[in-house]
Amino acid sequence: MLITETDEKSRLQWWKDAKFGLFIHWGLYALPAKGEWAMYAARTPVAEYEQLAKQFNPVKFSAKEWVNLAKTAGMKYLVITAKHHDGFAMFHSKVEKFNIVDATPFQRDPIKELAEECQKQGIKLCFYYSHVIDWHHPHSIHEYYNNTWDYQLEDKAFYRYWNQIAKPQVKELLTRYGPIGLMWFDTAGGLSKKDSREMVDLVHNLQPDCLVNSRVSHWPGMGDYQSKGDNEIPMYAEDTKPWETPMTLNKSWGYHIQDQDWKKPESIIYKLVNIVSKGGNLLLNVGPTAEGLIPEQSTKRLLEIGDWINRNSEAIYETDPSPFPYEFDWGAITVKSGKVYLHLYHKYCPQNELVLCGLKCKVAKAYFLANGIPLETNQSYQAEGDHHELRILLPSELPDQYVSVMALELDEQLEVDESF
Ligand code: H79
Repeated sequence: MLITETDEKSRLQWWKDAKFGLFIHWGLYALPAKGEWAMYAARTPVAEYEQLAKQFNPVKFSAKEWVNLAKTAGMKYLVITAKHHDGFAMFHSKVEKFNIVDATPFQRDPIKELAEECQKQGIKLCFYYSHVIDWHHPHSIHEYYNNTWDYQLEDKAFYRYWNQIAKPQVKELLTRYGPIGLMWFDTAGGLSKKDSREMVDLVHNLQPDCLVNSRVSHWPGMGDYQSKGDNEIPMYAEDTKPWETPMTLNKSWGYHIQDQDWKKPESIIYKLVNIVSKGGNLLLNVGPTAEGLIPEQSTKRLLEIGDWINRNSEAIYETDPSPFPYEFDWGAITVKSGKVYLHLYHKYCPQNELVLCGLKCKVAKAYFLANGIPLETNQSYQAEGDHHELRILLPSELPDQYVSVMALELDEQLEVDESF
C-alpha cells in the first residue's frame, strides 16, 4: 500500500490532537495479581498457567463503565491488551482456543463489548498485541525460561507461531471489531526487518487508517509514531516523529495487589502538561482486577485528572508544542491559533510575578483559562541585548489546585527569540 505524505498527515491528525489515552493491561495475570509478568517470574509451566482460565470469571466487567471512565478522564482513545506475553487472547479467537470465550466460564468477548461502547461514546478503540513474545507457544518459552534473551527467531517454531497465530490474530482484530485507531505492538527483539515490515503492511492493508507504534520493530524508523520507553518523558520537544509516553499509575501494568506505590494526581497532571508541551501524547495505564474492576486508586486519580482537563481543555487538545526549545522551572507552554497557554505548576511557580523572556509578539489580553479572571501584564523591550520581557502579576488566589493555566491572546503572529 502506497501512503502519500498528505495521507500520512491526516491519518495521524486525530491522534496528534487527542493527547491523552487510556492503556488497559488486563488478562489472566489479574488472578495471581502480581503484574503481567507473573507467568515468567514464577516460571509457571504452560499447562499449569492454562488452568487459570477455568477460574477467570470477571462478572463485574462493564464496558460501559470503563469507556465512560476514559471519557470522563478526558481521554480520547483506549488501548487494551488483546493479547499480552502470556499468549492468552482476551477476544474470541478462532485460531487459538486459549481465549476468553472458549477457555473461561465467563464466555463473553470483552473486546466486542468495548468496541460497541467505544463506538457509542466516541472513543477510538485500539489494541495492544504482543506479536513476538508468546509464552504459550514453544518458540519463546524455552529461551525465556532459561533466562536467555537470544532466542532464535529463525526457528521453524517461530514461523509456525508467526504464520498460524500472530498474523491470523492480528487479522481477526482488524476485521471483526470495526475501525481500530492503532495497533500497539511491544518487545520486538529479534524480529527481522522483513517480518516487522510484513506486520506493518498487514495492518495497513486491512485498515489503511490504523496507526502502528514503533515498537512493532527494533529497527529504527518503523511504524507511524514513536513509542517512548515505559514512563519516559524526553528532555526536549522532538521534531522527528510524533511520539507517545506509555505510563503507569503505580509501578505495575497488570493488576498487582502489593503495589500501592501510586503517583500523586498532581504529578500526573504535571507529566501530562509536560508531555503535551513537547508535542507528545500520554497513554496512561490501569490494570483491572480478575473481577473486572478498575482499582479504586486508579479511578480516583483518573477522575481528578479529568476534572482538571475539563476546566483547561482548550490548552490541551489540538494544541501545538511550546515554541521555546527549553523547559521552564515554573511550568510549561502550549499554543494554538493566536493564543499562548502558560501552565503554572503551583509547587514551583514564583510568588508575585511571572517573568517570561523571549516572547517577541504583543499580548492583547491575559486571563485565567478556568475562570476568565483577567491578569495584569507588562511588556517591555530593551534594544540593548534585544531583550523582550513579559511580566504577569500573579494574584494570591489561583483558580486550580495544582496547575493553573493562563491564556495569552496575541495581537500579532507568534514569534519568539529561541536563543534567549
Ligand atoms: O506491557 C508492559 C510490559 O509488560 C511490557 N511493556 C509494557 C508496556 C514489557 N515487556 N518487556 N518489558 C516490558 C521489559 C522487560 C523487563 C524485564 Fe523483568 C526485566 C523482564 C524481565 C526482567 C520486569 C522485571 C519483568 C520481570 C522483571
